[in-house]
Amino acid sequence: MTTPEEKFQALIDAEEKVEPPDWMPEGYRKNLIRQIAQHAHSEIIGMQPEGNWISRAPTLHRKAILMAKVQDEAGHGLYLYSAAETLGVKRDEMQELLHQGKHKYSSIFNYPTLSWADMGAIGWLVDGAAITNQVMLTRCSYGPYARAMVRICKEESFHQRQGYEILIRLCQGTSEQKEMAQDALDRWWWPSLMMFGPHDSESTHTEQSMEWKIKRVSNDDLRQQFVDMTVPQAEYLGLEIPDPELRWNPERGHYDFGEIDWEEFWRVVKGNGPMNRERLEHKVRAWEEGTWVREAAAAHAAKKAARAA
Ligand code: BYC
Repeated sequence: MTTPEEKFQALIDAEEKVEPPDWMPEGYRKNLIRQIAQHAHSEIIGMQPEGNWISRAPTLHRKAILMAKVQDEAGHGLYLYSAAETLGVKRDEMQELLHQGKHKYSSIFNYPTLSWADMGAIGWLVDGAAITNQVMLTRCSYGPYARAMVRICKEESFHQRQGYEILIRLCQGTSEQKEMAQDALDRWWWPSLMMFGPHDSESTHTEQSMEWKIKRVSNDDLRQQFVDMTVPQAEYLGLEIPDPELRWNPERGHYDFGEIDWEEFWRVVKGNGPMNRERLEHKVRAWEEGTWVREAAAAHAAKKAARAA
């Protein structure tokens, strides 16, 4: 006699997608809500560091591109909140938990954007790290999350290219511009590596998430993929990665690299990074100021329903 859990695992092992009406273990549902909500919050909070530079973009052309990118991030947040809602959680509940500091979002967005070169570094490194992680999520066992990721990945690869192109232009410019690019790489390199989460040996969720095929590749393996992909790109720019231990290892066929400052990682994750407070305050303010929009939309929907009845 097979249990519902065994049947579920067999479905996963057969590479079938889990869809909202299907039976699923409570742990699977909770783990997905946790990850998808965290992902959605990251997209929305992630609008702030770049939004900060829209009014200061160096040209109208750059401004139009940056605005489009930031709007894309809002769109990603919306697809992801919708995907999470199919698991029975309400969007308002997720907002509430984020505002109370009970839901996480990616550590990377708690660092400040100090120069225009940071727009290049975010596109190149942050979107680059996000794509590395998200390509595997297009094969996630939960259908609505996997499908949302397909479109998100297409848009993220445009984001990555636009960031890299900003840095190419800066690196081919004056010595001050090249220094700005190097300074941005110095500040964003290590936080980008932290995006992949703790070492596999320290990761709470990886083992179970991989068994359920929510994740397909572990944190450390994805981080290695990202380093291997990014080092030649830095070389092409003529920039130096701020890691004295970085070197090609011909035996492994990968780059070796130094240890992340895990104390810094956990400090930021626990809410004490350079910009945590400001990011959350801004988010709560935007939510409060947008109350009238939600009320107007609800009133419109209620009127329409009353007229149809
Ligand atoms: N930051 O067991 P682990 C974007 C937490 S935005 C904060 O390995 P898991 C963009 C983790 O939640 C897209 N917390 O977790 C937007 C867990 O704590 P809880 C960003 C982190 O889930 C604007 C604990 O540490 N991408 O692209 O197996 C502009 C133990 O970790 C972090 C995503 O959100 C972190 N970096 O693996 C530009 C991807 N790392 O929840 C770009 C979706 C770990 O038990 N998320 N923690 O309290 C994932 O793929 C996975 O959740 C992770 C972590 C790989 C991040």
